[in-house]
Amino acid sequence: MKRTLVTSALPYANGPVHIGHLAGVYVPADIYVRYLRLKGKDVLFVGGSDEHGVPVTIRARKEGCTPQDVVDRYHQIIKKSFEDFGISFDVYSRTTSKIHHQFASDFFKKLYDEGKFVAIESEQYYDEQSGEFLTDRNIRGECPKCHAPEAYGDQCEKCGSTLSPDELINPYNAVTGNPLVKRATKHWYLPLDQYQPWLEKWILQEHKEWRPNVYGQCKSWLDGGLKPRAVTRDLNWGIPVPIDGAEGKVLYVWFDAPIGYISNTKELCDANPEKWGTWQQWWQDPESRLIHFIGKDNIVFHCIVFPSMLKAHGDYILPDNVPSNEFLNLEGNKISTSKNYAVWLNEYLEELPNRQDELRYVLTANAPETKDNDFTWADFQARCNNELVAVYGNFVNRALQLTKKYYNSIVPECGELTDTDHEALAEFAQVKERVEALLEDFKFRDAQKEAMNLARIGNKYIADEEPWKVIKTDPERVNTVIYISLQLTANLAIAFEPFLPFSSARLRQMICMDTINWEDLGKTDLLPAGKQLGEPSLLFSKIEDETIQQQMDKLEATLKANEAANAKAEPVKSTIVYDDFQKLDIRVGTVLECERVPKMKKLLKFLIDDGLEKRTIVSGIAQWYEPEQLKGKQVLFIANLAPREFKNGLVSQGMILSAENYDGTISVTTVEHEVKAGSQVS
Ligand code: B3M
Ligand code: ZN
Repeated sequence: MKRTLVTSALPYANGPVHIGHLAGVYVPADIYVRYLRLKGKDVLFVGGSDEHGVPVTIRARKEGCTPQDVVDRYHQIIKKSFEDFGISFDVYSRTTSKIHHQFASDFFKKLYDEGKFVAIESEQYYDEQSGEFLTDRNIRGECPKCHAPEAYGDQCEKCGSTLSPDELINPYNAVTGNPLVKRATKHWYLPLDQYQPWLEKWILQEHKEWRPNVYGQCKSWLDGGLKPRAVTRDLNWGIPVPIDGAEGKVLYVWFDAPIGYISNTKELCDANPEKWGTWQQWWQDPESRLIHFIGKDNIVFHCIVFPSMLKAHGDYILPDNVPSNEFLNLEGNKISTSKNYAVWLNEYLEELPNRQDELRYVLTANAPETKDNDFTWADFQARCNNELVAVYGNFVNRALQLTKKYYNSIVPECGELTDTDHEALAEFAQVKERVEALLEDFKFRDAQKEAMNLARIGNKYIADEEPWKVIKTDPERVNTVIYISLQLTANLAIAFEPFLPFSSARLRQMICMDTINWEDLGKTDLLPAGKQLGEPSLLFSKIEDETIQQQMDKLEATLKANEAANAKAEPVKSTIVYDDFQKLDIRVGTVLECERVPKMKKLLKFLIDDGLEKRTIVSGIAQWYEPEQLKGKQVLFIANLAPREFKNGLVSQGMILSAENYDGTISVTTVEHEVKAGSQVS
């Protein structure tokens, strides 16, 4: 094959990107591409934002702005996050670009003209008041299975059932709340059933090497029997359907988005044909290999729908492999954009500046390649401190600091090799082949482990040889130990480049290694004797407990806030008669003084003017108020509650009333306008 075209799923521009995106799609794609580039291969890495579709319109309505505003904002944020994390796209464009609209429109038109679609009229839900047809996600109603009141037209989040809008009881418009009626509408469908025999042969027989999760999902779709899929929608955001009689209709987002891979390639090639050649070379020449990196919810679109579109068109190559990952969870919970439960890449970099490689490392070490996996901050800290700092960073630092100390940072001559030298060299000679085989097989986790193994070999070697001791007895020997350690260091800079590009670049600068090349991996003369090296500095620094605690607290706070947002009011207590209520003497008191109680963290001590005299009331609300905030306030209190004594002898004469919010926070009840102290509440 002459060239490799690598795509990574186009994220919806309806929110920032989080660690799940990075782990599932972008880091593995970037590792692969960097590796191919290091090998000197012809490779093009395409990305971009997916800017159409219902999620964007939902966000716009929520924020009270236009869909264009939403995508303009998030496209920039997402693009910047990818740049910040070193995701090395050759092109990162957007599906609202002119080139893309034209390209996708032409693609549809060709298939339409050639009769590749079937037109079907069906009854769809329509909101007569807002005058619009609704997509599944915008319809809500009672779940037919568990009777949750707010299930979506495609799924009930309560019981997890997959639904169709027709199954919902009393469906309504999720945004306006209006009831819905059925109305006839015409759409164009790609008859996937006609492609079934071809897909079965192409995937099930000819691509048995695909990852089991990908192959398995395809098989189950195929076993279930494919049905025609609508490629148009009634929506006012997207690419207009380019035929007469289709006013108010746009291309389905999953029809136009994958075409974005092609139009983005075209944008790049048209802008610089000398460097990139033509887009047709990448997409239509059988000498090109196409690889799609995606998450598991995108498998059917990339393995079944998009290939059928390409096949229907006729001029295109098909994907060679679709390495899809499973999902990454966060501290045991599902990552959720709508619930704001995630580690957002832009926030991560603000809170842990310059620690891109640390996150890349941990996400790859824990990549959800074969099953869903969990990201925890404790594991993040442990891997950073015990592996990056203690193994890789430590070895490199020892090698470079000793070179500086003994040789003024000039590479020493290598003397005669001992058995232990041979052993270490033999072990590391195999690393290249191993990493390479794993990368070619899209096993990024294991590949990174092998690279780290190289650092382990180095770390063990230098610890066993103890050059800082031997220097006193046999300085000649130290020449050799340092020489070998430096060669290992140079090898690490190469081996880690695809995985940890930032630290690899820093390391290369320290050892004055201007160019790197994958084929050099395994060589023992990368830094020749006599070469002057640069100034060493630490590659990685420890992650402190405090940093980790802050991140965990932040997630905990989000969970609590979500819980509060979803909480329902407590059921009403059993009925009482008016006389029961009359027994309570609730009054307004003016807070004369308020102070904390020594050694009792939760308590505030009040001196209250109750209209007759001054009384002391103790209340467990110190967590929520500074004493000064309450001084002078008028509060409600129960005046005839039997006095209560606290452990330290303090006696409370009554009880101040306050409301407990769903999230457990406390708000003291006050009166709406000032009244005389002692006024009774009834
Ligand atoms: N935007 C879905 C997603 O972000 C979709 C991918 C498009 S790839 C052509 O999961
Ligand atoms: Zn349900």
